[in-house]
Amino acid sequence: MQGRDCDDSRFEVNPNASETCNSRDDDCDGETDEGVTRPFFTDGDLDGHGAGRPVERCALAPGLSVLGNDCDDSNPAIRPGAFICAPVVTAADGVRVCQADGGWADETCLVQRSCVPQPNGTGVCQ
Ligand SMILES: [Ca+2]
Ligand SMILES: [Ca+2]
Ligand SMILES: [Ca+2]
Repeated sequence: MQGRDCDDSRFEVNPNASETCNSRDDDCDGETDEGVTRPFFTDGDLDGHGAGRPVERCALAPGLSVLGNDCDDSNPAIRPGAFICAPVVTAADGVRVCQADGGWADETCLVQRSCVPQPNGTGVCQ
């Protein structure tokens, strides 16, 4: 039968140890790294903004972000503050602006300006 010490080969692993972020069960409670990870978001296009459901990791790493607000995680040019041309919603040309919360907001170019799609997928009012 296994004793209370779940890993007798490691001095630092025992029921009185505190859990540290190392992919091991330091305190022998059957759970690995519980309480010491943080949620991060997958950043597929590496623009510093992630998307989707958070994943639990020990630390920030390439391909992860603390922000979960990328409106399009497949295009690094599209992130909060960027906008794309959108179907006309009023008399002026419509644009769709990526918001700080990762959602889109419908706005318009100023009167007499048109939204011109750019090669990187964003739009410019001119
Ligand atoms: Ca651990
Ligand atoms: Ca991204
Ligand atoms: Ca993006």
